Amino acid sequence: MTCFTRRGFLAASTAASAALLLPARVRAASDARRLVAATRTIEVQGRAATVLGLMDEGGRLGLTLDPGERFRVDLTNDLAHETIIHWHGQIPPNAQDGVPNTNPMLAPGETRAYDFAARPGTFWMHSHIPAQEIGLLAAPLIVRSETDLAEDRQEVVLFLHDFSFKTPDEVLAEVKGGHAGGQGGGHGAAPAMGHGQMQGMQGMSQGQGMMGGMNHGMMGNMGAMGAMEMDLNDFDFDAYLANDRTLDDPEVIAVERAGRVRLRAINASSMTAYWLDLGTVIGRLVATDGDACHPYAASRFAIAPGQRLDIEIDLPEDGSALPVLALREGARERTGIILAPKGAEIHRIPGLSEADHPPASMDLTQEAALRALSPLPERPADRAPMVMLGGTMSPYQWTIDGRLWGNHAPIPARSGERVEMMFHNMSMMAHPMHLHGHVFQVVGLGMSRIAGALRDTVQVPPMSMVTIAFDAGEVAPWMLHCHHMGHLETGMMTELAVGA
Ligand SMILES: [Cu+2]
Repeated sequence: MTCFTRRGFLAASTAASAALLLPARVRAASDARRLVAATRTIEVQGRAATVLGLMDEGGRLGLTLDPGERFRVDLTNDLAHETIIHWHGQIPPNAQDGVPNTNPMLAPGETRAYDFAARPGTFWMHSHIPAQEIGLLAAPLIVRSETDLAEDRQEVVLFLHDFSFKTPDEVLAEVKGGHAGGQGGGHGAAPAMGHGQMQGMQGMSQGQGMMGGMNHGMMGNMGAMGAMEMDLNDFDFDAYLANDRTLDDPEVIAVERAGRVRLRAINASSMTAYWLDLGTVIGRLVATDGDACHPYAASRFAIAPGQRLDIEIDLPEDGSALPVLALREGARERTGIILAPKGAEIHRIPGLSEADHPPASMDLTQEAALRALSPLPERPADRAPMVMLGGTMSPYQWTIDGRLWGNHAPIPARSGERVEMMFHNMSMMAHPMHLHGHVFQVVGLGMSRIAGALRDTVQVPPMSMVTIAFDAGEVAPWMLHCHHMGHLETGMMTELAVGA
């Protein structure tokens, strides 16, 4: 801090010398935020459930940093087992990325200090061990900007997670066993299927009707979907949580009548993609994975596991309550919160939609419409790896370039190089692909070139191609993986090996 007066200087230096006298442990505690990985109890559908969580010093789930504040956090593991927490979308030094390949695990009782420049925007943090993430060891990480403070709008966080009363290990065992029973789940190795077989498989047939303006020709890669069926939702969870609650007892958030809200939606679900649904209200998507995009107006927005969407909403002039729902893709389950001005009537919304048509499966329509506000500077690619995404439901195994984690071949790049990486999904499931330590731009969908959104996680639908561009960062192995926890658990991970 710069001090302009002698009096200020004296005050500051006195404080500094006082601090020097304190033992190191106490000084660190007073400077840094505290974050604790611990168990907690939530109530789901009237039943108590013990889940994991990441709490701040006030016992609240998650962290909110002030404008300009560094990510300076002392993380304590209060669990009975090891953990490692990843700061999803932030770009810390690799040694602080919170990943099991290069960072030591946190032992029970251990506290570790983290300190790096925080990127402003909507982020989250979670255990990088799939079973722990399924068990809700995840929380919002909001880094506010000066603009956020100056704007006349209320910020609302919507944190989505899928939930099972079974233990995470049981969930994974069922998913891997291939008889988990979800829509499209457990029907073999995803052979090509005729239209006749699509009946009863929720999602695609009705979904195409709902997509309205979708132009299959433009997408280039979606044509094949007419003749095949994708695998959706390979596990049926017991509940879908919005801020830890379900629609039978949703969070009701007090808002200003006809005011403006910035919704910070985070899909922390282990295996579930959603459509955010504003009913008849048109919202404006203004940021993807923490980075600004040109406003994209719609009443429904697709959000895959790991992704975040910031949506500006002008609340109804008539002062009525606005439910913000998250519809499970290709299914009838839904969750959500209610934005309610004072005096608004609040109607009960069933957790199962009565609509005849479940919402479509997520495709590339929305991605094709998004444009980054500050795109990457144009430059030719120094290298353009093709990354093949593969796998089958039975055996339940998911691969990158035909290999499982542990037997993977790292994808090489040199620091500073422009890399254009094409994900080519040869499987019948969608894969939300997440690259650590980098922000990338979506620059290609099928064979079409776009100046798309900035992201850290991109959904790659079945049998499609998505190309991302980024400048390779710190010299280190950076994890590159699918954010579907069942896929990650069974091997769908590799490394971007950035060399000097
Ligand atoms: Cu996947």
